Amino acid sequence: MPNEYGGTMRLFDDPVDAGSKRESLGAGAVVLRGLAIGHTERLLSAIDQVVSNAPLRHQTTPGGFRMSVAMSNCGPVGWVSDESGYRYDSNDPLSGDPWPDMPDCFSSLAQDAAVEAGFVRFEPDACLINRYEPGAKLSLHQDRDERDFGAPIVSVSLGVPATFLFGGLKRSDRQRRLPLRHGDVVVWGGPARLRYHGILPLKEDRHPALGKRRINLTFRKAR
Ligand code: MD6
Ligand code: FE
Repeated sequence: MPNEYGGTMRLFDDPVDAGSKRESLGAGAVVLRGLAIGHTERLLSAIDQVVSNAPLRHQTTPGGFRMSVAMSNCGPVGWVSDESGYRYDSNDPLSGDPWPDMPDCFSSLAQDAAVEAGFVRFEPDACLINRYEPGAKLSLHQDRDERDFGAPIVSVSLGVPATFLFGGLKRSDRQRRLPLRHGDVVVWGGPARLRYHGILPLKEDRHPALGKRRINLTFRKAR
């Protein structure tokens, strides 16, 4: 069955569809529990490769604050924040070089997840790598620096679990809280594309492969 986002609706689109690992977060948004688990080793070695060329760094917000989450990027463009604002840039401001290529295992996972969520032909040109250490957080925000809100966002969680805040289209809308664990993938787009969201301060915990850290990969079509 075609759905309103140009994709295919699954037969059972219940909030928690029996026996599966799919949790709906409302129209256009879904958590695919554990989808990335089998890709852990490849993803982690690709992440190491990317950040050895474009190191994780704490960017500055336009208001002059140091972000607690350390970030890097790969792909044609990367998300950058500094005193002059937020933007996508084809070069790493630290080195002046283009961002590292997006590893194949990144793009194929992102595309598979998008299809699984009903968004066909997702071709991300940006992958933001977020590293959380204990206490790091991401305040409530919308993702709105992209040129086209027609494409969904695919977000992959690795390492220590975090609490995700998921609100509505207005900052003041009520938020739900849900855990994102190692291997979980969130896809949202269509009517959910501009919903407010954030990450609560990371708790002390330990993951066998990532120690105290959480890594999030966020794939977008920025241009
Ligand atoms: C994070 N994620 O999970 C931060 N944005 O570390 C995001 O800000 C985000 O997970 C848009 C769509 C999905 C996300
Ligand atoms: Fe976001």
